[in-house]
Amino acid sequence: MLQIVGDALPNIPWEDRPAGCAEPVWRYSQNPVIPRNLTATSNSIFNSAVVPFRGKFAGVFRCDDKRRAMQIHVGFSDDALNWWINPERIQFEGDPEVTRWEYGYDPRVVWIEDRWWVTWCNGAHGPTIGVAWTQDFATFHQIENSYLPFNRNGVLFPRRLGGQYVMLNRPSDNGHTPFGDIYLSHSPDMVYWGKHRWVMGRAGGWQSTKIGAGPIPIETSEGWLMIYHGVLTSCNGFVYSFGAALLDLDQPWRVIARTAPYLMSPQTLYECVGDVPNVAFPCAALVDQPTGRMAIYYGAADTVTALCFGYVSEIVEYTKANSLV
Ligand code: BMA
Repeated sequence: MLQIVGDALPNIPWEDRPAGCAEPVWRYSQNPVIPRNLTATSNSIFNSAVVPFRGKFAGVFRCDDKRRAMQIHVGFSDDALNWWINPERIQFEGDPEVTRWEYGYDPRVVWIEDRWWVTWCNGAHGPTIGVAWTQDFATFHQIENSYLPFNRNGVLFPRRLGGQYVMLNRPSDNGHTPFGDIYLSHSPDMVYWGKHRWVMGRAGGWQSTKIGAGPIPIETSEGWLMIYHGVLTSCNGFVYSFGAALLDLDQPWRVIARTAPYLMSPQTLYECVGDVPNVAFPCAALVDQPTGRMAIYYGAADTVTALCFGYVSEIVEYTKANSLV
């Protein structure tokens, strides 16, 4: 039987698979879970990260404001469905040369050892990966950007491997990058990053233009389960779907399996219509270890935040049974 590493989360948001649904993941019936105008300042709230926090939930949210500036905000929830999001963006503590704010988007959050780490796409003469830590979701300490521009989709593993922090990332360009493979990098201290490894590249169909890691990888006895987005270029522009891959536990740049079909593609009205149509962009997943239930948070149409559900074991089986490699 599949073993999952993680904690019990009995209060995970959840709905059972609807009758007649044979898909590996299914949408929350009350989507979108976070509307675009939850705060007075927001134009849109999407591509966001949520984690269990002190028996309840906290998160870091991408809120594009009404100037259409890209900002990240902290938020809290009792049930991971109904959120309060601070109307003001996070003000990071740290070296003013690093905290000088241009823009930030697509945050991820992970607990490693003794603190929460936040990574996001940080404007610093071009997009790169910003890094900060917090222990209370009140004060956020920003440290050095991990790479030179241009880079996006920085996603940390939830523990050190061989004594090193490991971050998935996606070298990019300064625009709406028309290419992109997933790499990973190592660091002894979260500041200096090296030992870069190519993980995987584009493939056909829904993942033919570029790919990027999504939620924090989930450790299982079959490998790290990595949910990732993939982009297809249609006559009408980019289409963002997501799939899954299994990465070797000790050498996670080695790909064991990855889905040829997507797990989910933009098909509902809130995924197909919005500021950027046809986007389903996952940035976080909650897992209840004893039951293997998983709740994936994804941005829909760059406008709202949506939720879908699945079982880790079924997604692992689906990934192996429908693999490209
Ligand atoms: C990517 C990022 C995402 C966004 C997507 C679709 O480059 O900017 O935040 O969801 O494009 O616009």
